[in-house]
Amino acid sequence: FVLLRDLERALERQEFVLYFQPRIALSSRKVTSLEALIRWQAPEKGLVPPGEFIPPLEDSGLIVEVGRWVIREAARALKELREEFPELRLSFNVSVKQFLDQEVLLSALREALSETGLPGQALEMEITESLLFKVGASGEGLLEEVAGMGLEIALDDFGTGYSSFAYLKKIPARTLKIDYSFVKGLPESREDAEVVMAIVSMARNLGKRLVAEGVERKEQLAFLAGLGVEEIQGFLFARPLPLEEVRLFLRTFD
Ligand code: G
Ligand code: G
Ligand code: NA
Ligand code: MN
Repeated sequence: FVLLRDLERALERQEFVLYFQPRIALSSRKVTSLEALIRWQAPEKGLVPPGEFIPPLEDSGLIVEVGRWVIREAARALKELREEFPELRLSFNVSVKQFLDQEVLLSALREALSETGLPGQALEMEITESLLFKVGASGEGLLEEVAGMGLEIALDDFGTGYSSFAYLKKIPARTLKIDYSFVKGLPESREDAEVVMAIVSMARNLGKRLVAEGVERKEQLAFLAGLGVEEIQGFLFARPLPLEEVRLFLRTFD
């Protein structure tokens, strides 16, 4: 149970930290991108996972301020890592309230790019289908603005939300992230295999790039590679890691 007051204090005292999970391209076997994932280093509780504190941050609206911090920190980390790994990219997550507070989100992005000098294409914004459903038509304008800054957009947890082919056609998303719940049972589960094959076929026809999430076993990897899924994210390759550990991972991964 997390108190709002503790979260306000966490923001003041800079107790939030970013972890970074590598995403690997199957064709080159190289790390192409990192996903920034927030954690809370609470003084007594230790490392608190986002499932426990994102909901109260979202309910209270404090997520807007935390989200601004995430974007700034993530861009700074990427800037630093690109001195050694110039092609590396980074994705970050945004929630409904952040999306509704368009000005804060856009100014955070503008400031992050101007402070670091990163090109927009170095960053990718992950949104979910359910976020799109909740924000409605107002979200489309924001997505166009973000895409106009050069950022890429990925549809996260793909297949779990209110999937609408109309959205898919309309929004400027380049990438679909196949949700881990469909990856879990691969390749044995007939249902999971059918769902994943349907997603792959649709993505091909729409010209979307695919990332599979939650890949933990070699058999899952082989199945996804066989279908031509471009990128893989999961514990099989790497867990979300603190900055210094991800730097070591990037140096040694082959
Ligand atoms: O890292 P982990 O798998 O525990 O993340 C759990 C959830 O928290 C995921 O749904 C993820 O998208 C979300 N999350 C992680 N970091 C952030 C963040 O910086 N902002 C938002 N809005 N959600 C995040
Ligand atoms: O909702 P979103 O896709 O942003 O959440 C990403 C979450 O998935 C992170 O919290 C991350 O820790 C988790 N994750 C990443 N790879 C794996 C994996 O291989 N297995 C499991 N169980 N979780 C994973
Ligand atoms: Na995500
Ligand atoms: Mn996801």
